[in-house]
Amino acid sequence: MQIRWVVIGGALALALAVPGALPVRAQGTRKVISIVATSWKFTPDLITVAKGDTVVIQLSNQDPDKRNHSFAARWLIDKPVTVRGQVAREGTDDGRRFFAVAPGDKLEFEFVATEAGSFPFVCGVFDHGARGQVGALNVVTAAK
Ligand SMILES: [Cu+2]
Repeated sequence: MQIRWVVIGGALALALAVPGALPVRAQGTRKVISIVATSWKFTPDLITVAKGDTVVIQLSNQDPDKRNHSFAARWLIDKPVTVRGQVAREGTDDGRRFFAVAPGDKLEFEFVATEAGSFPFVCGVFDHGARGQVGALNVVTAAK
């Protein structure tokens, strides 16, 4: 009996001392991705996450030319999304749901990557997309 408690105590102490020793949840991890918006690009413009991940996209407008920018995507329309921070405007335009951020501001939005695939996004402000302010979120199936 006493040995059993020592073993349990030892395992507990290990789990508390080494965060990596704690069991990892199977349904994906939380990925925080910072994207900087300038005229006219997203940095980075290619993002890769795993299916099942909770994705937090932090969009920071660091445009020295002081233009508004946004993150706009068709695939966001029906997705449950939590939005936080300095949101200049949000809504739906041209078939895309968008979150706009003013110069010097930062917003973030969170969602779960429920499907694998490549999901394009664009800056929905004026002609920014046509000027090359586009990107893609790649959701990969985790290796078994
Ligand atoms: Cu833009």
